[in-house]
Amino acid sequence: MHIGTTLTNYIIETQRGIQGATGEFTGLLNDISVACKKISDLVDKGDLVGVLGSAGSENVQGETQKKLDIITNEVFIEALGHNGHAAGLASEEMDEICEMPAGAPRGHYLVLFDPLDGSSNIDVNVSVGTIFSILKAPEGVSDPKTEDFLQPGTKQIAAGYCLYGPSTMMVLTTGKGVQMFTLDKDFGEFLLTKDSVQIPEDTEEFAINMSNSRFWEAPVKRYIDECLAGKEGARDKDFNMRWVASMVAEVHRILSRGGVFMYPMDSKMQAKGTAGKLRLMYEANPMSFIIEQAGGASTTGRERIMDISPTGIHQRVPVVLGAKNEVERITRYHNEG
Ligand code: AHM
Ligand code: MG
Repeated sequence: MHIGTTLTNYIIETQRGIQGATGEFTGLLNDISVACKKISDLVDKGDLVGVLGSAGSENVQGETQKKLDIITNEVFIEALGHNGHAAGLASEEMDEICEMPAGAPRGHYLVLFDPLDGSSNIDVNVSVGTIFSILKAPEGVSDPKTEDFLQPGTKQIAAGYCLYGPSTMMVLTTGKGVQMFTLDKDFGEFLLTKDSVQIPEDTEEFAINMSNSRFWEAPVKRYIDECLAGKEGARDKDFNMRWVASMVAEVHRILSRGGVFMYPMDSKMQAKGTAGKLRLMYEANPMSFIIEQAGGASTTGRERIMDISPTGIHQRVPVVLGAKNEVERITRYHNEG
């Protein structure tokens, strides 16, 4: 009987032959997959186990926390904090970097995560996801501080997301292309279902929250107006639009059938003193790594996201990612003013 390639086996195989590999990275990804399986189970059961609804609290970014935001954050810390694979953790749901459990062994990796992205969708039974970014702790640092996490996206060792949709899927890059694994819930393993995922350079589908259009900058308005006008305007094709309001679902659609996704800078956010809605360290960077590894591109509209030198764990950035030619066009519109 053919079982297929499990996520753990896939990682073991890709680490084989790498000089100095100790098994710590394999162990770390295994911890992440355990956390995601637990979250998948909670999301599946939903109202049956009383995890839906608001927790009545706010996170550091002033957003109302869902019960599941808090529970999934605890799941991640529990799964990653005790096994000696992570040196430090940082989460969307925590103001400061996470204090590691007292007495727990420390590894060499830093993990930044959004345990439940798109959580406004959870109560209406629409897809949500977990996003994670893995960095190396600076040489000789066993008790990392915030500044040790502030590395540009180009330093990521691996990045991934887990999508809790009709199927639960883990999508991963370790810098050698993008692989997709589907959770077989009967025997509890993620199995490799797509290797070397590639995004077509061109697309006829865009994703943006149109309700913000009056707040956009001119280059974004120009691009979207051209998409809407289609063949009757400057383009030689008509466009379709999608907006799930779950970045994980949005990126997964782009990896599966192409497209371009934007959460650009807008005047509403500028007035609040932030550069965008999405967070650089645990949303934009990991998704950019995945998108670039699949042959796509990812910019703020002005610069490559993974080149940004971060200034804070919860820093926000504008995001334009997906089909290479469309991202280049949007970036050109920004550079033209
Ligand atoms: P969250 O981390 O608080 O869930 O916010 C991030 C989400 C993304 O998944 C999604 O792309 C975006 O927010 C949707 O924003 P909006 O509700 O403004 O359309
Ligand atoms: Mg998020």
